[in-house]
Amino acid sequence: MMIKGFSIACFLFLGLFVQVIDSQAEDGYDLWLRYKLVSNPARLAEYRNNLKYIVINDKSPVIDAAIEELVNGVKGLTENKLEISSRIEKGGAVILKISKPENVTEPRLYNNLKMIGEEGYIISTEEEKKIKTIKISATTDKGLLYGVFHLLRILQTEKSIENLDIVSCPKAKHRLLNHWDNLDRTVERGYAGFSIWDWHKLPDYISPRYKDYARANASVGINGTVLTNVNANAFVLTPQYLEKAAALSNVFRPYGIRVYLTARFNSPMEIGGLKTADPLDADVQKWWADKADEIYKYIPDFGGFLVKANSEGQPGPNDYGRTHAEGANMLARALAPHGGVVIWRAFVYSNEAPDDRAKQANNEFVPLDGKFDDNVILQVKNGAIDFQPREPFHPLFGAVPHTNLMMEFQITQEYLGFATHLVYLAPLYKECLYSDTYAKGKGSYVAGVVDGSLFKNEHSGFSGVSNIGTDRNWTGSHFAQSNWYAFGRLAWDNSLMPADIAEEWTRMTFSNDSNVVSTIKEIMMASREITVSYMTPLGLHHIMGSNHHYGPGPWVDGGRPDWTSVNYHKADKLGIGFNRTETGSNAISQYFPEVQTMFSDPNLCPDKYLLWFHHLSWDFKMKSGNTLWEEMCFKYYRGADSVKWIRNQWKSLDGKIDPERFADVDAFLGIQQKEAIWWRNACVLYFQSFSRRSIPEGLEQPSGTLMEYEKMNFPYAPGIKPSW
Ligand code: GCV
Repeated sequence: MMIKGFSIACFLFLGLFVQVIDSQAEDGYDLWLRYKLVSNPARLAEYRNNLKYIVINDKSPVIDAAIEELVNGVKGLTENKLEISSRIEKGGAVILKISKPENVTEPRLYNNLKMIGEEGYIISTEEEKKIKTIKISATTDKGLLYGVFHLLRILQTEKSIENLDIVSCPKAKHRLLNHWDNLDRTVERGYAGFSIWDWHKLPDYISPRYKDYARANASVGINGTVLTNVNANAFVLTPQYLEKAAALSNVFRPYGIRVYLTARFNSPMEIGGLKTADPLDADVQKWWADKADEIYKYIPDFGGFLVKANSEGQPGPNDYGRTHAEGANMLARALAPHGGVVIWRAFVYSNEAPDDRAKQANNEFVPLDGKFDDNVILQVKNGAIDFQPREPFHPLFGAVPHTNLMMEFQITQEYLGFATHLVYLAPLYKECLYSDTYAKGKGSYVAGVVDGSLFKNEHSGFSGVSNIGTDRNWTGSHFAQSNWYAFGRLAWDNSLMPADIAEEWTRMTFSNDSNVVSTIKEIMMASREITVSYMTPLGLHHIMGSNHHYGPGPWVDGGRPDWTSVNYHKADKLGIGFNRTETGSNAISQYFPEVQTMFSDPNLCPDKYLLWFHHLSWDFKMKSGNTLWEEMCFKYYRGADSVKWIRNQWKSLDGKIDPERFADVDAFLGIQQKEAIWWRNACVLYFQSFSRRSIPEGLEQPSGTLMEYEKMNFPYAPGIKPSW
């Protein structure tokens, strides 16, 4: 009896110990690559049976990385230890095979291999020598790596591997993260600590994080990273820093990731000693050509330059009376012999602000359509102002058919409550991607413009402004990881549905328990709309706190009008909203006629864009029957209330999520709840000072006064642009 009692006690103690260790491990560092033992016993048995060894006859650093991932993943998920073999011996083989279409006779495989290009893969269940196997085929080692990550995703989400028949390839060529990281390790608009690039210790110290960063990116198909801020520092192009960037690129290469750098346009002056940076000057051209040669000696697969020029104080070709095309082409010609590209940002607006900022990119770039070299790509933000919680799609999409275009999404939550607000961004990305530009008639989606399929552009792609930093969980909060993940998944395949991505991520990151999955998925899918409601409902925009963009600031006024809130909401005692129709700034004319028709009549314009395009009376009758003022109040209140709902939903998962992450998320939701009420109260009180109408019956009066809200001051909010 005593022995039995003792063993039970030991067992319980051990169980407890294992649980403690387990919960300690859940600090978010492993992201969605946790590789925990499969929870469903039937699946576990199926996996154990089918995954016993790897058959491979090719060799490369990328293949080594793929094998290492597969071995570690399968070990964690099933406890099987995969052996490596050069031939099929028995059941349970996972075959990794590079096949070129020209060497294949079987028609289906031939067609699939031709279709998947250099990065795609095929995963199939096959009979080889009468033995059932799982085969990953690709035309390159990179394709195999992506295929391995897909297989691991299947296992992590506990789907069957009995009859696999998957063909996948990326729709867009360039799939990049843009880090806004400075050389002093501050991160502009970064809410996850400092930059992960420890420049000072590079190239001698290689943090293990760099490899894990590369694994995470490769797992979602990201194939490039711009290491430095678009508000650029020329110093990164000096040998001292190129050596450091080269060390990072050596870590990333086995994961199919190319390094890019931001090029400050006047680098020839700042680090080259020239008197000018005029793109038509022969010495300047030679300086950049020599610089490109030098960079490729350090980084043979260097991706190219990302450039912010003549925008927000950055130097550019306009300083010399030259166009953006002349500036971009000069850099492109320096990179062309090496196969690099210039990614030129369309986020350009005048320092003097003579016109509606929403119009300026089209004014600047439409006349230049067709004038850019083949290796130039114009990178366009999803909306024409600046990463707002909601914007209509940028009118440049569809308007420059002879120019390579790339999408720029923001993953970091500059205007979305920073990392503490739970806002799942896939619905925002998807809303933009599946907006119809009508450039070539109905069905000319933004997605087709940026994946190159609509205008058959050679270069196309996605950039995501990174939310990664030194925080242990990488992104400043557990849920912010989902935006990194979703960005990569949509950059690979923009036809994926946000709900499916949310489910996949939840299963991999938290649990396969059906209640956990459905609750988290529901929260995530509702979160963006909720945030829009308590921040900027009905098409309001750019009413955040000044400079840091933290919290509400509808009262922000003074200085450059296009940096103030009052310029964007234009509230007065008669009404509210920015008139962008014919009678206003006429930004609406930059869209194709079908889109203009949809947006120009306030009675037809979707509510979500109403005040983006129209200045309307406070008593304007909404589709719901409410007045505009009432509708606005209802949105703010419903938005703030819904955060309480999110928090309660989360609380219902207590005990089903590891305690550490459960508590972190709960605390952050507490912050979000408080700040949503702050947003609601401040905005309703502020707009009420114009509308002079009472808050609809049944809604509680805001606590605090407008003056108290206006006085709140945050000089040390994170992520501020240093030069502001
Ligand atoms: C990198 C906005 C942000 C800036 C950012 C800029 C850009 O203005 O507030 O921090 O600068 O966009 O995208 O260049």
